[in-house]
Amino acid sequence: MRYLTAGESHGPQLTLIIEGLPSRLPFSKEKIDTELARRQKGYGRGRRMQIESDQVQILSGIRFEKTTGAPVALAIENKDWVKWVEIMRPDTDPGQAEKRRVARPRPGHADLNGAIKYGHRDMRDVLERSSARETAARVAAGAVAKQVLEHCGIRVASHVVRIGSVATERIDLNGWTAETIAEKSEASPVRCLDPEAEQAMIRVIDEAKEEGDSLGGVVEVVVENVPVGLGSHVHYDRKLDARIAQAIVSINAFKGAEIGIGFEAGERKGSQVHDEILWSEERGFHRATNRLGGFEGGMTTGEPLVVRGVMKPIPTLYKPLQSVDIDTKEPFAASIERSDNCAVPAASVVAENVVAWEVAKALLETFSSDKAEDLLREVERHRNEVKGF
Ligand code: EPS
Repeated sequence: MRYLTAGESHGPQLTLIIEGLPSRLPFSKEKIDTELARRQKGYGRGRRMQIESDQVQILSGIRFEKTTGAPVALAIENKDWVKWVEIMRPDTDPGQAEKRRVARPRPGHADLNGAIKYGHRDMRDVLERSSARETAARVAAGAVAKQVLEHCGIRVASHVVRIGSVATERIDLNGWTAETIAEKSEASPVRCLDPEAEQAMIRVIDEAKEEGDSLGGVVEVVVENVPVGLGSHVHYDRKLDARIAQAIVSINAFKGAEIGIGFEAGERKGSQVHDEILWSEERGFHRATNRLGGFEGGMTTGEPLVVRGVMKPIPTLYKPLQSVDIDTKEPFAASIERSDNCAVPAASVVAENVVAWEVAKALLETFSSDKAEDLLREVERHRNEVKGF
């Protein structure tokens, strides 16, 4: 299974093509729209989100609310486009485009590197595509992947564990399920499970906003009921934990990923890191703890997957940083017109969906099936086999 996205932040739409879905998979447009709406929420987002109300348009690959097995093409309209037609249309008048030409690269963005690499004197040709607007298409891809996972009883949830200086304690997954994490985080404006930390997060977002500054944070994704043995130990690009890390770090503004206790493993002794193996009639093989976040040797262990990602503060600041104009080579300190000042809660929904994509892709590699019924039958056969191992 693979996908491609196309589209600019202020162009007419985002376009997504997904290939490799099994046929006859129940397919819900509402579920995709729900994910898109979740991505748009969250305390700290800017005015652009009041303009957009993302909904997906299905263009191919679906009939009778099921996949046909053909490529699925989806589109998400940019409502802001109407204000940008003259600037962004393919046959725009150079005089018009000049009005919104970007010659001042913003520190922390793709502007300058992209302009040098692609030879653009108008950095709009870089920033339009590097914008996190594209994550709407990635969430739509994840929302389709979630329908593959759901078909096989696999659930995904996410929550925010840090915003700026405010962090929550690591949760003990014995007390939580993907369902309760989803429910509780959904009810919080910062997608935080701890009400005290939630209030403190809101306070630091407000403080940063007042100072014209932005805040990053850390999000956690949990995937439950994953079959044993997705991914592989045999080659670098088949290790599922590595592919998930790549997917996480590819989200705009993400700078790192952790699996399980992650970087903390470097501080602990081996006996405090590795998860002891147990066996019972009822559960078959399982682990006493889940510090390794559901992975050993690049393969799933059957324990919940626990993945964290760190997002840097959004680099578009009301409080300007110094940069240099590419025409005049003069330094400047420009302020901006509009920005999110914290997008960590929205990014947690993005992280959830990019992880869902990687898990669904790995599932379809292990249980390659033309039809959704075959996929489920194979997954169930495998689960029974694992129990009797
Ligand atoms: C973004 C800048 C802002 C965000 C945008 C991502 O857009 P604008 O420049 O139009 O104000 O609102 O995010 C989205 C549009 C979205 O759907 O998430 C950026 O520079 O990355």
